[in-house]
Amino acid sequence: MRARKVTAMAVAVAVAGGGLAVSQIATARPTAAKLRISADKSKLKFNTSALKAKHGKVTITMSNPSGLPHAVAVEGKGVDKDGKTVQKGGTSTVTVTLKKGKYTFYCPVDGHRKAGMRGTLTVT
Ligand SMILES: [Cu+2]
Repeated sequence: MRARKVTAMAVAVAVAGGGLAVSQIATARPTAAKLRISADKSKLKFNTSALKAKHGKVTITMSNPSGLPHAVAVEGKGVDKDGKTVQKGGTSTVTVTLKKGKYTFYCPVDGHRKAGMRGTLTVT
């Protein structure tokens, strides 16, 4: 009896929690992309200007070995999401769900994108 009660409760919580947890399980993609990039040690650029991923959930993690604060962000096709800005030794992460197309990844710290801290993320 006790175990049955707990099970019923767990189901109720899962349902009450909304579609998020349920839909994440239902649409989990084995191809969820995890991309790693790095800020340059001294210049306003990343170690790459071109990234590729399969459509779906895409996570970009940027390490920051420089003395300047940096972050990673993704923009395009209605998506615009920034990772947190981190100091030297930190990592900034952004996770977005993307359709096929071209997006821009960039550093959202003032002036950095314009100075060259950006690249193209091609989603197929
Ligand atoms: Cu930056």
